[in-house]
Parts: sequence; C-alpha cells; structure tokens
Amino acid sequence: MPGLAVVLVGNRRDSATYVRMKTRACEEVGITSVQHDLPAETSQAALMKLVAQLNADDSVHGILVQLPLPGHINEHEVLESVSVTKDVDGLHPTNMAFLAMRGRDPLFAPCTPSGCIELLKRYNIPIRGKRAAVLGRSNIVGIPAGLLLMANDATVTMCHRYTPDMKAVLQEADIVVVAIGKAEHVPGDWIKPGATVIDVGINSVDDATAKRGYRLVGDVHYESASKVAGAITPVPGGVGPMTIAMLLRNTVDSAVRAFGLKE
Ligand code: L37
Repeated sequence: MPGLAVVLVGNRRDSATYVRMKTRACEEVGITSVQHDLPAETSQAALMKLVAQLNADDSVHGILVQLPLPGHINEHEVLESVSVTKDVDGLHPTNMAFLAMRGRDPLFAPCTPSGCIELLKRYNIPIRGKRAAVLGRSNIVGIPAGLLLMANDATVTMCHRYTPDMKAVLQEADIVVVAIGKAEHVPGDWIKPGATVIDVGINSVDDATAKRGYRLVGDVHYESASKVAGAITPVPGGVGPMTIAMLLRNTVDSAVRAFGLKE
C-alpha cells in the first residue's frame, strides 16, 4: 500500500479542512494515510523529530507538512528536513531547484501548480507558444506555476504587487493563473477575450444569506470574468480538488519508486 503522512501544526480552520479532505481522498483510493496533529505551540525540535521519524519509516512514501506553519516555526528548515524522495508536496529546495532547471526533472512538482497544468492538458488547452501571466509569486503556487508553464513552452510574465499596469499584461495573456489571496480582485475587463483563467484563490467572505454565514470566492470576479474567458475554473470545485488529486498522484508515484516497480 502507498502510505502518506500528513502533519498539521496548530488549529487553523482552513488547514484542518484541507487536511481532512486529503486523508479522506486517500481512503477513497486505497492509500494508507496517517495524520499527525500537533498543538500550535509545538517546538521546532519536536516537529523536526517527527519528520525524521517519518523519513525513516518504510511504510511512509509521502510526507506532507501542511503550510502555513505557526510563526515561531522555521518553515525553511522544516521543508528542507523532509526526505527529497518523500517530498510529495514538491517544496524541498532540491525539488524546487530541479523544477527551475532545464534538462532536469524534480522527483515531485508542487501539487497546486501541477493541478493547474493538468487542468489545461485535460481540457486540451494548448500551452506551447502561448502567452501566460501568473499573478502572485509565492513559493507554493506562483513561482512553481510560472516554472511549469515555462517548461511547457509558454512565454510567462510573472506579476506581483509592484507590476506596473497589470491590466495591460493580462490583455496579452492567453492563460492567466491567479494566486494572490485577494477576494474577487481581478475583474472581467482585465481578461483577454477567449483566454483561459485559472483561479487558485480561496477566500471566505461574510454572507448573511449563506448557511454557514460566509461563502467562498476566488481571486477572480467570476461573474464578469466568465463572460469574457474561453474557459475558467470555479471556486470552490476548481483548483482545490486538483491539488488533492495531484497529492494522491505524487504519493502513488513515490510508492512505485520505493517498491522498485516500473511506472
Ligand atoms: N499540498 N496543499 C499542500 N500543501 C500545503 O502545505 N497549504 C498546502 C496545501 N494547500 C491546500 O491544501 N490547499 C487546498 C485548498 C483547497 C482544497 C484543497 C486543498 C479544496 O479542495 N477546496 C474545496 C473547498 C473546500 C472548502 O469547502 O473549504 C474546493 O472545492 O476548492
């Protein structure tokens, strides 16, 4: 059986939801998953010790430390301590470096940007020779999304808070990946007609008419953008579930490698 270890530190509601969805998805497909819930005040040393134990455990093929970690934890040190061969989140600096190099392949690519690329491929949306814009430059989404698009032969513009005239950049972009964490920030009139819009954002906004008192929206203003775009991902039900699917794929790939099986 492929095995995944999920480490959750603290009690952020969103992280707890995502981790629960991941362990449930593992059960559905027959991956053994073990969840380690640690209190928010867990020390760096205790977390590092758990990761070391999981690195040494042959029944564990993938280790996922759910981000963000509490402020007192050194995230870089934790990500670097995960074995490169079990780094199913693709966030170890060695895997990130291979992702950035031509002619080298990481053992694992990060789940959310891989899910974006997988969506484009499954919907037969061409990437090669197209212009792509990535909004946001985080280590977990924006940067690897830009690298993956480039590796798939797109011409990529990375946009962030200091980009002058973001709208002008988007007017040229056939593919737009938005991961900035601001509710409904990108209006439809920024989008080039017919472009493909991948909305990575998941923001909760207060809504008195909703059952839970809030609703989830993306970083893109869906109603206006969906009238202009050729294709657009919804929130929820878009990139989020793909993130989980890619995690399952990475975990199975890792187990196949560990067992010495042919891919
Ligand atoms: N692999 N993913 C990995 N590692 C991390 O460190 N932070 C993080 C991470 N992010 C993550 O788990 N994201 C995520 C986000 C949304 C979903 C799944 C994973 C998801 O399925 N969202 C649902 C809605 C869930 C809800 O109701 O809140 C969706 O349909 O988008």
